[in-house]
Amino acid sequence: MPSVDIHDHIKQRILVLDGAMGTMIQREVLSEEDFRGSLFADHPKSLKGANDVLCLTRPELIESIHRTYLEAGADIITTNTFNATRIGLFEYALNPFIHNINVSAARLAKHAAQALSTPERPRFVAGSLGPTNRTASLSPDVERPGYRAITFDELTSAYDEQIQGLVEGGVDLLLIETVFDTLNAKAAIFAAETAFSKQGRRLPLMVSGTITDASGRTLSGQTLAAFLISIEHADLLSVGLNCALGPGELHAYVEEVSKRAPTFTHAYPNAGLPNAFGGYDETPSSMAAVIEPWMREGWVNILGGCCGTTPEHIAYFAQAAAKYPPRVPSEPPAYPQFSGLEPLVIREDTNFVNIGERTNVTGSRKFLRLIKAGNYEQALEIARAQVQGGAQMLDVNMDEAMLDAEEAMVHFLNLIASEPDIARVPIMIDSSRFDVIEAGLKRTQGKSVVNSISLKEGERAFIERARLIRRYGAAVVVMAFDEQGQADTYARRIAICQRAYQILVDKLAFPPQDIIFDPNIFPVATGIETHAGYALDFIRATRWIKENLPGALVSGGVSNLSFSFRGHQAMREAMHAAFLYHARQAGMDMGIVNPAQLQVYEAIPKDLLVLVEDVLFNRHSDATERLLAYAETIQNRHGDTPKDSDPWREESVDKRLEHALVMGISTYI
Ligand code: THG
Repeated sequence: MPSVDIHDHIKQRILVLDGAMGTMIQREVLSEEDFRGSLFADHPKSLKGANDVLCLTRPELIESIHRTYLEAGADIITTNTFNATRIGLFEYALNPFIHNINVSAARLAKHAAQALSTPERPRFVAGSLGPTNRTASLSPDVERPGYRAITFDELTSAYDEQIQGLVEGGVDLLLIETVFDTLNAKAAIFAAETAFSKQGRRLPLMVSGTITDASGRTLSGQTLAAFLISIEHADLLSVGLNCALGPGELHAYVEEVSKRAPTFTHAYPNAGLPNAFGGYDETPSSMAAVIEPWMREGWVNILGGCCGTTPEHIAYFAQAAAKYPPRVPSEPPAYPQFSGLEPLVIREDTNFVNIGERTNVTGSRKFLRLIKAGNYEQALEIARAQVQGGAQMLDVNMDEAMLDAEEAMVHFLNLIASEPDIARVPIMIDSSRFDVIEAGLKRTQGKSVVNSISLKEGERAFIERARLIRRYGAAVVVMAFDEQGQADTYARRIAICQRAYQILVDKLAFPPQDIIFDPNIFPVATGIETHAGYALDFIRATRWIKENLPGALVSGGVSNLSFSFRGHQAMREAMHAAFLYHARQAGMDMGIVNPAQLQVYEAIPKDLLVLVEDVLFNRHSDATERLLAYAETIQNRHGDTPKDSDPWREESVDKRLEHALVMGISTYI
């Protein structure tokens, strides 16, 4: 049979997905012997309940269930492989059979689908990839928040094995479903993309999230918007929701997916919430009445059922689906989006984004001391203070010769993931070592930012890294640095950024809004003549990038600017404030700063402001001397080193206690 493209059909009508496999298997009331068959008669473990194994031991039963769903009107049927990974079937000791289970599952479904396919109405097989029973971004042990029962690498290799089997068996699509932890889903996407690039052929991908509580979050704590942003790198056929809550509870979320998704969408809810007897109460007609409005409103392209649904439900859905035209996907967002547990979206009217600089062993002596001493609890408080002080993203850097940077990065990111009030912001993974960056990417469920890559080691390394970063679903900071060194003139800054942009956007189809250029903020007022133009050149380069490299963002490490005033905090703050005022006007979108210590431009004493701006704009040959002279006349009111300050610590005892309890801060009690 010639291969048919599902895109041709999904544009024309609402497609119907099948209902639950589990419910149908349950109806058969199978015994231990049924599950074992002859193949596993002597298997050392009990297999009762291992539904996936029935693909080998009761293939005729599985195929007949597929057939019933197809006869009921399903356009897409799902393989019986929800748990068919080494991880999902771990307790059954079936490792040597994982591949065969998946191949067989795909063939059974394909056989059934082909039998009912017609040229006008082909039927499709989606290979089911479940979430496994472990979470990569949560610890199962409250005593050890940094612990993980499964890692990204273990997940990708398990999914890879499953995908190989499903593809060999001939599935038409892959369905990553019941996503309760986005990091697990990102591992599945990573495995799928890696497999596709090896085979030189892509299969359409569907990703289906699961909202487990009434607050509208996934089990791993993401809001629906953050979840959608975290998987937007996957070139999806459809995104949507399935399982956990009943159809009524899903209503508003189906609408939200529809409003946000630039892809096709799907929904396949449970037949209600499980009742006291483990059954499901929604009848085919009651459930169809709840979901029909989703089709009428134009919210969905694929509709089906999850736990508790049966061929009778699907028959009702198919009848309803035939009445309505399919949804038209939303425009893809051209604006930048990042995520932690919550989204960070940058629109035209979005203010400058503050990236907290203090969780950096090279940028904070206190943070370094704590990490070196293994005092991660206190180090976390620095992260928390940054977020409370206004950081909308956190730069994390563990590059220090005395540290195992990778281990420190992994442990710290795992701990952050367990603190909802910190983990709500996206992470900027800062390292000059790509292995450390990759380790970080494997620990963040949100859409993170890699800080950084550059053309320093040539185009090959640059391209290879950019591709990988995309596969992990992150955005990237590109430093103005090439084979010749770090750009320190205006001309070199823009030439390198342009070259990097062309490679990323034209060659790799990297989304421009996921590129953040850093045209190098270097110290000024150093007394060295060649440094005098640094601030101005950065600002000019920023303006050029915003005008000439459409969609890309500009960022920089702001505190670098004032290194020559180390120990003179008031001077540094005035310089940062004046610099940011002008750089923002030139289009700078974000910056690595100490958010708790940002001064406002208008509050800079006027006499000081003139001197600072003389330095920034390189207006006089003696601008530096005059600024230094001014510095000597004023008292350093803020003390010599910046505190990793906590404004709430200034409050009354009652207020402080309340804050400490609410935020779970034990430091000062
Ligand atoms: N671009 C990009 N990433 C970066 C930088 C950049 N990451 C690191 C750095 N530069 C930005 N972060 C900081 C953090 C702290 C300071 C400067 C830049 C700083 N720290 C105090 C100092 O050195 O005087 C330390 C104070 C203390 O120990 O408490 O100034 O440019 N992409």
